[in-house]
Amino acid sequence: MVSTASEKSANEKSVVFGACPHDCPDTCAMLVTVENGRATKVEGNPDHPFTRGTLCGKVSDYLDRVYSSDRILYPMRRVGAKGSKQFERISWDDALDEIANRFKQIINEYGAEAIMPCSYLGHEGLLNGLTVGDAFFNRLGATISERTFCASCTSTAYMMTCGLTHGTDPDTFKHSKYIILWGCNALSTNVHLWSFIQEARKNGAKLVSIDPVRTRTANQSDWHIPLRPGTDGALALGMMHVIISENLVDAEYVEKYTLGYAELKERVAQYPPEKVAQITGIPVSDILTLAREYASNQPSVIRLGVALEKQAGGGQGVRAICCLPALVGAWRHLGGGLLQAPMWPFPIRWEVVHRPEFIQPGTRLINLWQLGAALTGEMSLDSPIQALFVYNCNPVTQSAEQDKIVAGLAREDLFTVVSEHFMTDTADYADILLPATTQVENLDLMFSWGHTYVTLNQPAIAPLCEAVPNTELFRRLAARMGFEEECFKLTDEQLAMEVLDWSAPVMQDMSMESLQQQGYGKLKVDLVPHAQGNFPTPSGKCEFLATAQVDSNFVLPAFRQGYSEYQPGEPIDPLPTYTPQRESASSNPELAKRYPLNLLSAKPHQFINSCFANLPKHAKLQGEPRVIIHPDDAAKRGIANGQVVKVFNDRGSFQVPAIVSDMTRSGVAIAPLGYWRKLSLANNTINAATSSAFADMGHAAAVGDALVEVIAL
Ligand SMILES: Nc1nc2c(c(=O)[nH]1)N[C@H]1C(S)=C(S)[C@@H](COP(=O)(O)OP(=O)(O)OC[C@H]3O[C@@H](n4cnc5c(=O)[nH]c(N)nc54)[C@H](O)[C@@H]3O)O[C@H]1N2
Ligand SMILES: Nc1nc2c(c(=O)[nH]1)N[C@H]1C(S)=C(S)[C@@H](COP(=O)(O)OP(=O)(O)OC[C@H]3O[C@@H](n4cnc5c(=O)[nH]c(N)nc54)[C@H](O)[C@@H]3O)O[C@H]1N2
Ligand code: SF4
Ligand SMILES: [Mo]
Repeated sequence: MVSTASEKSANEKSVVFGACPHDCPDTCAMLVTVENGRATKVEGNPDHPFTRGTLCGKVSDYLDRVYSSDRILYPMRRVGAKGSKQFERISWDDALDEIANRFKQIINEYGAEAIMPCSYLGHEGLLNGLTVGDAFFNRLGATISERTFCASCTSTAYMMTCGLTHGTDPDTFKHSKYIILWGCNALSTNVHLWSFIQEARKNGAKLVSIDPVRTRTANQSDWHIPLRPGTDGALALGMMHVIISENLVDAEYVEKYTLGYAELKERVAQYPPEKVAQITGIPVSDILTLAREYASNQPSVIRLGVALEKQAGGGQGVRAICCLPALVGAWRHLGGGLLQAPMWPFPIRWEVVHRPEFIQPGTRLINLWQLGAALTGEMSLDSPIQALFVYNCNPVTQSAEQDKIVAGLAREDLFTVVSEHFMTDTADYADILLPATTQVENLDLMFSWGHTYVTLNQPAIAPLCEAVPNTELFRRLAARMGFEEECFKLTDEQLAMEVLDWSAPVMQDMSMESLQQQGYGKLKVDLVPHAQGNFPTPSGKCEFLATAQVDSNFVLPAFRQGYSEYQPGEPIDPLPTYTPQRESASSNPELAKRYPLNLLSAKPHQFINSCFANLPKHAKLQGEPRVIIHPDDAAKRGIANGQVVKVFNDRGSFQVPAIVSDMTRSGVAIAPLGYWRKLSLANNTINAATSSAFADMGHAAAVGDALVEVIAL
């Protein structure tokens, strides 16, 4: 029997509705058992149609995180040198005073833009997640942080083609006959989709995985297509070439519901299979088979991974892929079409979370992917950043140019505040540390980027020691700064009511009461949304030829604290095209001579980004940091399996054992992400070698566009 938080008392056993807070498309509904005020069990809610009663291996031990003896549970002040990890416990009052005093001093001396928030997706809740500090920092007048680590490019490309639609509901994947996981390692990153895929396969569906690496997902697929990284656009254009030249087009659908077919036809004529084979490294016969099977087995569906955007031409690649379902009429069918991230129909009241009315025109904006250059002064700034406030984020391991970030954080004159659960590589450099609650200690309401359910997370236990939810942290700070506006006084319960438009048509039959009864509710979305077009694009059609006013600097305001101004960038070709990698033998032969291997990063199976990498059970299951290289590349370098190697380029290096395996292509090295710098062999991780350059759209992180050399040590 599930009881609501208010019904449970400290001395009885109760079960509370929870929701996994992590940055994962599955957004699982949890049940949390509480006995005598202590959480004793977390499990997947068996009633939830997507969670289906199971949590993944990362979160089934969530209570190890909650009750870890390494948790930060009190505010602390640095007492040793920067980065020396020496702290003393202080009171919340002292911590808030110190922050407010330093902020006021900095504002007087340098202006509020000298303060910068730094947040990402350690928590995905509508209350405590990405945007929790936006109102506070916008009111303060701080530098705006542009947060495009993830999905900004894919979302822009998708918007230009299909519009921001939920697309194919994952609940309907079981009806598909042909499923393409395109740059998506679902068995690690989207596990709950897998059971829907398996249902479809039982009914005869074929599963294709398009990935340079034979991942555990590719291994379990019916067909693995190991293309060269960054060549997805060429493959999709080549598929369209075949589909058009072999008359496999759904002519009626194209005629009625698409824009720019004639122009697309001309464009794809430039991508015959022979040329595409040269670019992608995939044989002509496979390109022909893929195009023919995809077009003729309906309903066909494509699941886009996030890794596709992590290339210089990622946006155009995604654009090309997004054209495919309309070309073959896959959108007509239940279970047909394309799944990007079905977060768009959630009726989130962004104005409530960002409070854009506080932003002064012309406020400085800095992208967090370039934090290293911003902190070290390499980026030209009117006035340097004097204070960094980090929450929900671990930039030292997760952002590019790690060595620069560390050098920046080591600056004596930088005042750094970090709100955290654990002493991360970033927290090591804090001047003030603040303790944050975990999900079982706070209220939240979850949207999802992997399904169409709203999930309620009720507080199961009281906050441990002096930990506070992020919402409370910003309420306290706002009060200390003397902010009088009502939005800074809203309780969590009030925020939960404000943050969603409960009267939106998709929320029909859902209310806070129904969520308290059931723990979750499904949005009323159309399960075959584009059988008759109805794409949320300017023309209402699937736009092969894009009419959206977008250039290379366009970033959705949601990724930038609600700020909508931007400096115009380069124009974007309105037709999908193939843009080669920036760092490759053909684009930069001189660089490729010195650094011949393309470095990719993989999401770790047992961690969520850098979360959990410090917990012994997770670390053991995930195994030690490593880089996987092909036997041919290893032989050329005299590298034996298990030997420690240095992976490096001009930006930096990391040291890990090499795994020699043909699961990767020759010329491609891949290393799992998320390991902590201080728990690694030589105090460095993959992001020491990645570039802070953006992809072609949405200022996305082009992490996969990086050349390195690997040498035995
Ligand atoms: N276990 C686990 N799950 C996670 C996460 C995690 O850290 N751990 N992180 C979550 C987050 S934040 C995200 S964004 C998602 C990401 O989810 P995914 O996109 O599925 O994850 P990635 O591992 O980044 O990339 C998927 C695959 O893309 C391949 N790939 C790399 N470059 C290319 C390319 O150019 N073309 C093609 N076709 N494939 C390429 C990689 O080899 C990899 O196997 O996962 C979420 N889920
Ligand atoms: N090389 C490379 N780099 C990448 C990627 C890649 O594929 N390759 N992927 C990128 C992508 S897709 C993503 S999404 C980003 C992820 O980047 P981040 O979101 O920075 O990644 P996390 O490692 O999850 O760090 C989140 C931190 O927030 C903390 N946290 C969790 N909950 C709370 C809370 O309630 N309050 C507070 N105050 N803190 C909390 C966690 O303990 C953790 O340390 O990384 C990006 N970086
Ligand atoms: S990390 Fe993902 S799969 Fe695992 S419990 Fe959380 S939402 Fe579910
Ligand atoms: Mo992500």
